[in-house]
Amino acid sequence: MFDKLREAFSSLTKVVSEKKLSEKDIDEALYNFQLTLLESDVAQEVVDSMVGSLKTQMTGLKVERSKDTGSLVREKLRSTMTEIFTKAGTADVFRLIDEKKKKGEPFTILFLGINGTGKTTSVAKFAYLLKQAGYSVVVAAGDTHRAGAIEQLTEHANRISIKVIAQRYGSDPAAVARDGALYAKAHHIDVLLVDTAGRMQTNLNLMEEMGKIVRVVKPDFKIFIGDSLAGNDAISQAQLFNKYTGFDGAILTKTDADTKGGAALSIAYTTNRPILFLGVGQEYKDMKKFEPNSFVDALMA
Ligand SMILES: Nc1nc2c(ncn2[C@@H]2O[C@H](COP(=O)(O)OP(=O)(O)OP(=O)(O)O)[C@@H](O)[C@H]2O)c(=O)[nH]1
Ligand SMILES: [Mg+2]
Repeated sequence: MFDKLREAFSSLTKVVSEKKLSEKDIDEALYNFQLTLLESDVAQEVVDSMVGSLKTQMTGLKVERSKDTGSLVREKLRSTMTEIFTKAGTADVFRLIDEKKKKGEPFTILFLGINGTGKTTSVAKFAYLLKQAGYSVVVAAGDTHRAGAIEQLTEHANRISIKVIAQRYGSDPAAVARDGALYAKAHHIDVLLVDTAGRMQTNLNLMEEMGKIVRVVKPDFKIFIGDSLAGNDAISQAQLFNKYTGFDGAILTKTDADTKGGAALSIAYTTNRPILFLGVGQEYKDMKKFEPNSFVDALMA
């Protein structure tokens, strides 16, 4: 996982640790670093900010030994990444669910994202996680658009023994979600998870429709599902969904197959919303809480 980004960091540190660098050497090292960051799906804005502050720091350095330059660069890389995740904040979904539960009301979570990013799988994984933690869960089949979507969600729900609220294909997704909310309230269910149809981020009509679902359903929480393999596309999708729906946090899927690693940083930086979980495989248990510090540690290892 994330080898490319890890290599970018270690090779920059190695170059600057080996000998005392002239300004020209620094420029060259940073240029190469910049290229590798871009190849690792780090968004241009993040690259600019990272490289810009490194350059200022490195040219002004008055350290005796090049080894010290190496550790200063490492420190700077670490603090730049930590700052991005700190700015994006955190969201404790479980605490929010508990607060709503105290009022005797179900907590509604809407899952959003474009086609094939892993929304339905993430709904199932999240339902599984909630069940493991002792919450009661119901799912609503809000993808009334794609052939097979209702059956796919129903299959997952059967496997993890939870109820699905569904209507026919072509029904209004907002109405399905409302049905789900009524069911959850009547049966004292803690959490309602709403699956939705994949939206092409380039299709503004569909984005506006998604905004409408949000206005009608008034979910307590909206999760954007980003595919870490989608590179820069995942970043522009995140920005657009955030603009139209204002999501509360993101799940980054397929990180088990991601050899690059820049998506988490880029999404957190460009949307200022926290990454909540990482999808790390295809089984229900394969969703891990995103821990910024461990993520940064792993990249700096
Ligand atoms: N390796 C891996 N595969 C994943 C992960 N999450 C989802 N997938 C796979 O990605 C594919 C698409 O997942 P879905 O959950 O159907 O995606 P979706 O966003 O609901 O797709 P649409 O309903 O068509 O918009 C499936 O084959 C999933 O098994 C993950 O974290 N790791
Ligand atoms: Mg789906």
